[in-house]
Amino acid sequence: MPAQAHAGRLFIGSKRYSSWSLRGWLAVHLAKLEVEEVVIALEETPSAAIQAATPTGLVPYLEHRGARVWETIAIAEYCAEQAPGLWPEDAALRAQARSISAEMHAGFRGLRQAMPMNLGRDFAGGGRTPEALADIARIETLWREARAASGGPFLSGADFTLADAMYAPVASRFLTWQPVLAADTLDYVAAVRAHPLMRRWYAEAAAEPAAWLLDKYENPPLAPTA
Ligand SMILES: N[C@@H](CCC(=O)N[C@@H](CS)C(=O)NCC(=O)O)C(=O)O
Repeated sequence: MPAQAHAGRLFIGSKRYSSWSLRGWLAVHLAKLEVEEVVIALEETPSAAIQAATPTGLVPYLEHRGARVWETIAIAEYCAEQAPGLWPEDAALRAQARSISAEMHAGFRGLRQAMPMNLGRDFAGGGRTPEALADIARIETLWREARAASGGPFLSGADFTLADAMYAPVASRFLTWQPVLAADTLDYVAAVRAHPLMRRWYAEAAAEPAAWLLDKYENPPLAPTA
């Protein structure tokens, strides 16, 4: 499609590492927005290119038909307005989906710091800080509750929707770092990984140039392993 046919642009970071970009990209694709994808490689330190391209110096950032949207949860809400059905129709399920999505947006810092996203590596057993393990326990509970309420296999029911987009990088972290997880958690991780959009993101991450590899994510501190 020629550039002028696009309705806007989605700025994201390296697919191998950028967990927030994955969330925004999934939301935009679930809503089928016809935007040009602009990938800016993450760097060892904050990227001047990302700062130049975005209001906050952070990706993802969406421009669409005159709207400028930053912060992943706001991008998710914008996409839901564009494509009804990305939040559940049932009010109670919608409240649950929004609550767990906001909880992801605001928290789980212990997990995010100890087990950074890296689609191309196996760090099995690493990163098990007390803070990460506490976050994982909470995530297992909220995934279990959401799937029980909606009937699963995804968080809001039969389809992969916005709550799943918000937690997709957590599923990826679990595959990379392999903490001890319950069987139903592993089932959900497998369902997320098998989704066509996730397959596409993984394939595109694997095709990124070797020059984009970052020492801070390829050689993270692995201890503790208990
Ligand atoms: N609160 C932001 C967080 C976004 C964020 O931290 N993005 C990272 C990449 S995953 C980033 O752009 N970092 C700037 C850089 O590395 O230069 C959101 O929800 O979108």
